[in-house]
Amino acid sequence: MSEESACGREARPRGWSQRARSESTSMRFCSFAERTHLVLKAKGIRHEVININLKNKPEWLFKKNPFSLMPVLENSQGKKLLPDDRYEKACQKMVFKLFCKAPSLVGSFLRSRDKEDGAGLKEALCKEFSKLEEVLVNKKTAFFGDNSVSMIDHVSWPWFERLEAMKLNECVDHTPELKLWMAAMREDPTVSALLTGVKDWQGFIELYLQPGDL
Ligand SMILES: N[C@@H](CCC(=O)N[C@@H](CS)C(=O)NCC(=O)O)C(=O)O
Repeated sequence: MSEESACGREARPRGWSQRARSESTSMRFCSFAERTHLVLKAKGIRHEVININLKNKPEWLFKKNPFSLMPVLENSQGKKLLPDDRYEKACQKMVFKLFCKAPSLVGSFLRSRDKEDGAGLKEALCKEFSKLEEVLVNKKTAFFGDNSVSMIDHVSWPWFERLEAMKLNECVDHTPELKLWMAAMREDPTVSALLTGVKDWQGFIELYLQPGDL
């Protein structure tokens, strides 16, 4: 379903547009890119992933996205992951609002060099997760939309996938429903197809996020 290639500074993989109608310019360990790939896969969209080096970006990237941020998604097709019902759709948007502080807290934790800062960020993340726990407790469903995986689950998952590698698992100790949701997400065929092992995450964090980087 997806074809992946790595791209150096100059070269752009040839022939991609003939093989897949959608392509995502990405970085293998980017949570925002993973979010996109989960949705593409769940929708059954045949696509190509082109991974680039964020420390040595190719020239063509700036033409595609002047901000040169990942991912850049071009062309889209596939099945619907958002509910048709407007009320249900609005509910998903509200849950997304509740989730939206988590990525920056996780990012700040990753870059924090100071134990005290780290502890404060962990505490803040626990508070955000409590809000999501409340949603699941009130809904009494396995996932944030209903009892099957939908858009809101896919766009939140990448940050939960990284908790263990970032030694942030304790942030879900007080949220049993969220823990069950994480376990259920891991079982989902789309999610499990895109899972990255903890060791790979840790290797990436160690090598890529050297002091002063990103
Ligand atoms: N708002 C964007 C944010 C994407 C983003 O921050 N991507 C990071 C990688 S995880 C990036 O491209 N960083 C490159 C850079 O900062 O130069 C989204 O939601 O997709």
